[in-house]
Amino acid sequence: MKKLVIAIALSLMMATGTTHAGMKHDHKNMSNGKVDEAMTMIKINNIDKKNRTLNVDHDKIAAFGWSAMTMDLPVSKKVDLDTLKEGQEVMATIKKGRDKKFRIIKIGH
Ligand SMILES: [Cu+2]
Repeated sequence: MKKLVIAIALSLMMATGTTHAGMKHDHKNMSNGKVDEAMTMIKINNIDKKNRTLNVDHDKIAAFGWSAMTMDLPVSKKVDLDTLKEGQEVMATIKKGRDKKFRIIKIGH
């Protein structure tokens, strides 16, 4: 019985836990192509100034067909990275460029 309980606990952890954490991916093939811009809440985990990339937790973005997850997102030149802080939770506008890549184009409303 104890073993069964442990097995259930483990599978629950796997199902609900860290499925997307630290996962590197892009959403190139996940968008339906109809919407190219959406706003979402993000939590900034890491700021890579050199590569102008943020590692963020983002909410579900229905417009893109994205579920909530942790991922790296490039940031447009329009955004001043010096105004951002790691751990910050902010509204972000994400846009799919002509190159089909998604990037953060605006922070805040
Ligand atoms: Cu994502």
